[in-house]
Amino acid sequence: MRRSLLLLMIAACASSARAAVVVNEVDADQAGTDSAEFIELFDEGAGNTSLDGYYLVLINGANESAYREFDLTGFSTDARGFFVIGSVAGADIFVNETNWLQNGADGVGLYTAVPGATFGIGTTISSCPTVVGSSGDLFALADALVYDTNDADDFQLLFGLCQTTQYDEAMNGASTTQSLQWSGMIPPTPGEWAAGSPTPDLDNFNSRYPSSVPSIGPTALFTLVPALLIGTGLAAIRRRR
Ligand SMILES: [Ca+2]
Ligand SMILES: [Ca+2]
Ligand SMILES: [Ca+2]
Ligand SMILES: [Ca+2]
Repeated sequence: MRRSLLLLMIAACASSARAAVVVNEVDADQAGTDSAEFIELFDEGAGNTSLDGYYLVLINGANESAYREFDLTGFSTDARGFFVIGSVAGADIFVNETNWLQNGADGVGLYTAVPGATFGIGTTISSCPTVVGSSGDLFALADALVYDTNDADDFQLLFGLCQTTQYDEAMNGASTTQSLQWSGMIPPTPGEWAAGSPTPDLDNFNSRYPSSVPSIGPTALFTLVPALLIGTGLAAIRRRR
């Protein structure tokens, strides 16, 4: 019983540690002019998740303020759960520019707010997990990544985006050919991000919960919890016999 409860608590913590839609992959640096930058969001494999009320905000580590925002209302993830914003083929929001995604130390913040709100270029992330946007609306942080390419940790930026770890796209010495990719839901420990060959609109190279297999998210918990309770009950019945 105690062990089952512990498993439940671990599963519950893991699911609450990440939002339903997460920042899944970031590629900020390419060889020469950065012309294939992108950010991939993922809904844990649920698929066709509405992004109404979601805002992707790029945060400048030099001053902890927004330098770009994408209003995602009206969009949704694809059938496998992916949503790509960037300058790569097949992007859901195609950014027809170069060098628009800073190489670090910088941050990507996925926020939720009422549709029609404006975070505002220049708005500083002086508090976490909520920020008042330039429209006066409250933005709540859903997920974030603080990253760099061989830069020192930016503790102010980490604080503003509620993060404890800054990840280096150049951790393998290959930031121009690799992206930062998240491995999955559990365990919620540092080191969950790793650099590998870019996989825009595809399962990450290190994904432990591919889009074809439901992850240990809120939906899976509803299946997991009754199963564990039934298992615990059966074990108790067996012990009593
Ligand atoms: Ca860049
Ligand atoms: Ca790269
Ligand atoms: Ca800073
Ligand atoms: Ca990917």
